[in-house]
Amino acid sequence: LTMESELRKALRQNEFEPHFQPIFRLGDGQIVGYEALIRWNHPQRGLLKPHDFVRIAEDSGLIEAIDWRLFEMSCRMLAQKGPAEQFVTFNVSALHLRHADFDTRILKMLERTGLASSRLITEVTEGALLDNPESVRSMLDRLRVAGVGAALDDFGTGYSSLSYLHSLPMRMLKIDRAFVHELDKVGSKNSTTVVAAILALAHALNIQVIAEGIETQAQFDTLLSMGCEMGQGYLLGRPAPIDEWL
Ligand code: G
Ligand code: G
Ligand code: MN
Ligand code: NA
Repeated sequence: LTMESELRKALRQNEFEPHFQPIFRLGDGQIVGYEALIRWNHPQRGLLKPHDFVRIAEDSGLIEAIDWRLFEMSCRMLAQKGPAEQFVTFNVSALHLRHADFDTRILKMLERTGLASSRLITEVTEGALLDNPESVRSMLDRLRVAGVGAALDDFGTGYSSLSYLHSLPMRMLKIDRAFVHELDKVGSKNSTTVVAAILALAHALNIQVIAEGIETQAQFDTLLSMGCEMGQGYLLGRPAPIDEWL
């Protein structure tokens, strides 16, 4: 079987599932939400990560169907099991944002799955926004009006972030794990300064901040003392099936 026909078969046989990585409020250690990350339960090769198949799924055009399946499963799972105050995020690529009906499709999905719109956050990267900033901005704005939030993912790794952050309807911003990783290194003064600047900017714009890739207690303590409100990472919880958390 070619990888492409394997992917088609996997879609038919429901072999994709979201793993949930918990997002914590740093102040009190409560789980406030989850990032849904795709996994492929391959019948022979076991659990596969995006790295193993997303590229081929993109090249074959199957990624959109796979993603929509994953989005819907994630929303349904949280609606059925999660406490009402917890949210779910998923990664939305440039491909999705090119469709003018992306927002209406999301809202229909929320209706089908019974998840309140306020409990969904789309994660978009700076790169995906560059494609067509005006149409993406108005799409995210329509979603915002309907209650769906957006988070700017991998923040700090892209380029023109500062110039348009204020014009985008972001509820959250995710500090890329590269910055978090530097925080407890010797001579980390510069990365501490960068993180402090990101926090100040986000808070001035009324945007909440999630730190990604927290792996050590020292990183956690530094972020908490700097006023970062949320975080995720291997120190706190790895991506796992929802049953692990709910
Ligand atoms: O655990 P991790 O290996 O899950 O994810 C690696 C990369 O794959 C991340 O950059 C993430 O954004 C991407 N990714 C995770 N889940 C999905 C998904 O459902 N769809 C797409 N297109 N990419 C995803
Ligand atoms: O691109 P995005 O930020 O969506 O990707 C999330 C990726 O980060 C996933 O592959 C997830 O498994 C991974 N991840 C989550 N927590 C940690 C962590 O503490 N350290 C590292 N190195 N990766 C992490
Ligand atoms: Mn992400
Ligand atoms: Na990220």
